[in-house]
Amino acid sequence: MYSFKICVVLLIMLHPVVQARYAWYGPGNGYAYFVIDINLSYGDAKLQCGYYGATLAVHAPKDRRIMKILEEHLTVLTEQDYWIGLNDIQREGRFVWEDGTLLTKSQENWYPTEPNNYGRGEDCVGGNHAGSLKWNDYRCSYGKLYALCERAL
Ligand SMILES: [Ca+2]
Ligand SMILES: [Ca+2]
Repeated sequence: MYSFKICVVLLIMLHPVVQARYAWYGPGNGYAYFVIDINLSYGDAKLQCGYYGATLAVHAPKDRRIMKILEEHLTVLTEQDYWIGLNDIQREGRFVWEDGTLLTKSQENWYPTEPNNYGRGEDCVGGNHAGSLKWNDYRCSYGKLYALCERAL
């Protein structure tokens, strides 16, 4: 009975956290967001978002003002690295969003010295590099980032 009570207390304590992390949140730009908090490659992150009828986030990362609102509500975005829908897979140095639009200068939010296409090449982009809220290019197969998913409201 004692351990049952502990379980109930733990569930009540954990429930809002779990709910907050998995609830879709709309920062007011016409899209809703949530974070898949497991370590994924870029390809798997795309797939996982797809299971929820979503894509990797494009519209929020284009806009620092919206990202700030998201970071306040989905605090995991300030604690972990996560994939966004941006890559230069097709042509080195030419970063394209998953909606097919080109990355513009004013949208850029790179961590200093990034993107560096390090080593055998890095073509996929993640946010909050080194806890900075800024971007880094990673190897797309690097399976250590969460996924920021987006769907239209
Ligand atoms: Ca690259
Ligand atoms: Ca890099």
